[in-house]
Amino acid sequence: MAAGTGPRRFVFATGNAGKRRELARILADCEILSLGDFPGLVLPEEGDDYAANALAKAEAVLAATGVASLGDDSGVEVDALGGRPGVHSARYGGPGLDDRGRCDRLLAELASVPDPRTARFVCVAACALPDGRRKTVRGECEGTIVRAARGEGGFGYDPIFVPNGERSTWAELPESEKDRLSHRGQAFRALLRWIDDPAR
Ligand code: ITT
Repeated sequence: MAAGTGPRRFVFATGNAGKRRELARILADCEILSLGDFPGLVLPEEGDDYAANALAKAEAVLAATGVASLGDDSGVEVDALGGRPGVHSARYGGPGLDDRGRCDRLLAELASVPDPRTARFVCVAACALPDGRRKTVRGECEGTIVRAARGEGGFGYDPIFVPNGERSTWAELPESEKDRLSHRGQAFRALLRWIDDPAR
């Protein structure tokens, strides 16, 4: 990605290490600081709206640091579940579960649902800039939920999601392929284009 005219140094307002690794790759020509660089900083409680959540994270971190900030709110929407877990994906199944536990729980809930179990990943990328500008951009990637988890890469629900046009789960595909197709890749590349040129 060619360097543009907007800021190239951001704090990424996330506590999720998987998201952090991906954004460092997606915005490889930017300097991405993490919450670990600002001890004591706490992200706001999340509500039911991806864009409001993403912007609230970015605004809280800008207010605390004074540095241009990025936020990400994301989730997986399963059609057979009416779009659940969606914006509540991080909390699906309750506080006792880890990523693998949430995958297993979702597979169990879908056990009686025939293939194809269509779903999509959604990411709203937000920025809060010191000059007062704010923006949210939504990215989506359509796919299906497999019958059993496969692959060791990625994070979250990656072992149970196959994007349309592929046979492998996101946990099996090369990272570069996930970044090219993913909800997060689409949203943050578009957000950086807007930061560089708000008129587009
Ligand atoms: P922050 O709020 O600190 O950013 P979080 O994990 O709580 O971290 P979200 O509220 O946005 O983030 O929850 C999104 C959840 O959806 C996340 O915990 C993952 O389980 C899942 N998720 C989002 N993007 C994903 C991806 O690319 N691959 C797999 N799972 C993903």
